[in-house]
Amino acid sequence: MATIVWCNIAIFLLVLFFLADNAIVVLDALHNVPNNIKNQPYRTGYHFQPPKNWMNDPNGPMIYKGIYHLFYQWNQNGAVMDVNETVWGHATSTDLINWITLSPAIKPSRPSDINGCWSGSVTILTNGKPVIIYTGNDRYNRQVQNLAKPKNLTDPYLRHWTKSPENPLVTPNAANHINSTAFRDPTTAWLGRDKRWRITTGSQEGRRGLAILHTSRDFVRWKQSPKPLHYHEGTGIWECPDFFPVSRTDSRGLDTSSSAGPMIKHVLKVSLTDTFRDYYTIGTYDEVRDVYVPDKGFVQDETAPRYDYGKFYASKTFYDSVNQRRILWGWVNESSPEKDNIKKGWAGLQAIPREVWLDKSGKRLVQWPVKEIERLRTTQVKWVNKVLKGGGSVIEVHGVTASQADVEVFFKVSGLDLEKADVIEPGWTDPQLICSEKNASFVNSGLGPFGLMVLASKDMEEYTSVNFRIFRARGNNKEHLVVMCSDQSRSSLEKGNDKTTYGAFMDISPYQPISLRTLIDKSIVESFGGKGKTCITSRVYPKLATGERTHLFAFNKGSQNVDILSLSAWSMKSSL
Ligand code: DQQ
Repeated sequence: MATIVWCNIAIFLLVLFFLADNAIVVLDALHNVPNNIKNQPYRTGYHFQPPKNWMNDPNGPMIYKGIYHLFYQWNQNGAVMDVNETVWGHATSTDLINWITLSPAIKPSRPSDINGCWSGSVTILTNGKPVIIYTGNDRYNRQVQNLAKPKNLTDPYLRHWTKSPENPLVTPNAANHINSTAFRDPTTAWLGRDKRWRITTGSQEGRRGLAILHTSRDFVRWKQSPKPLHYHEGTGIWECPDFFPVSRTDSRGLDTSSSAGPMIKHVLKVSLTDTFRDYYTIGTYDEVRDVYVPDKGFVQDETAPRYDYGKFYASKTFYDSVNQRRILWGWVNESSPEKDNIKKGWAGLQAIPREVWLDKSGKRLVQWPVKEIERLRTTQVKWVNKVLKGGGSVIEVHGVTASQADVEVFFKVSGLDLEKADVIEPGWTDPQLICSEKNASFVNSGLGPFGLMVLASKDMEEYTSVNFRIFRARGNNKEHLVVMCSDQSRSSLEKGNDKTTYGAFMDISPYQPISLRTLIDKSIVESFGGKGKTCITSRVYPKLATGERTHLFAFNKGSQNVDILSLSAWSMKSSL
């Protein structure tokens, strides 16, 4: 009897301990965001942000025991970047949308990371245990690769991490010709058929960008491969490489260690500091030679396609084994001057996590916000078959909270006649220039611009225009080109913000409906054109169009009518 009583007391204490421990997690989340930040007009409602201060790259995303983890480069002490102070911020979620922020997982503390714990990845080992490999900026300011393991694997939040006593595991010593200030951001490891793990790390030799390859049997002793996984001249350093398989036949994701084969392609993404953009190529991973070869037409430089033609950097994917999907995270920096960020007390967002898969054409990736985001949708406004008359029509979308909304619209140019389209000159090869210099939002051209004006003030003194234009080649009424633009030039009456207009060529037919999904959240506009084939993210800080004074319009400034086949707009709740 006494044993039973003691057992019950023990169980009770354990439950209490568990609840108390988890209550701390919840309290952390609710109390961490200071009041003066919570109600700011540009503080987002449903994008991931730490409670305060500077955030950059997403690190080591994963799912473990049904809980999603996101780590991120965080300066705990201020709203500006300080690479020597950078820690791995940590947050967890059960749905990728509502996040609980925890204490940092890794902080500078050892000679091998004392000058900053930089980007890296998580690998789930064959025994199901997660491990982190991250770059440490060591006491000599050399970039080295370190290992950390969870302290307590029964804690689904994995709150505490232990650094390996063997750190650093990989050093850039002279013998291996690795530049010690350009050797960072190891990928998730993949397991080869030879039972050796492989990681690839970003580097640079002169102006040549490299993805250096290391192999290991035990995850502790790593050996540099004679050849890099891939390299290309003239790009500068490859930051945050990401390397993963995609199926040629299926939009479901694949585990990073899936064996290469005829039905599998591989993606190599690199982040180029020169342009501050992420570029990916699609190609073949030759498991025997241990090299990656991009497909014909792809070059691993700034001519390669981008995940996002706006602000989106240092991105990283992970395989969600529960839902069999590959999910992409990307850092979205501010467009405001540093002094404004300091005043706000924070800087940097993560884009809404996106499912990513290979398009049927095999020539590009497709991205779509994870379906969980739809749980935040509330009031819906729906239009069907509305005509946006040629010659300049603007129709307001009433009935949604325009500062925090999810909008999906299908446009179709009525009786499309390419003769009416503006001619694209041979020299117009830069879509961003077409969108800005051609003043895409304002001109009355033939086919477009048409699209949405978001985060707009009532009288349109301010707005961000996400739009499409259809061009034709000179002397050719068959060859068409669709351009997607996100024009920030009138996004705010405030001066000093970067209002660069972004643009991208689209690989779609203008004879089919042209779709646009836009996630609007106070100071971020994430747009997915052509069902996710082309994405553009921008940051804007309207002065007038904030809170309830924000409006949403559909418009057509082209001379031809454009039909809205359907438009759905939802108000969005805030996430945790
Ligand atoms: N950010 C990290 C580096 C990485 C860079 C430092 C990319 O590891 O190369 O915060 O934004």
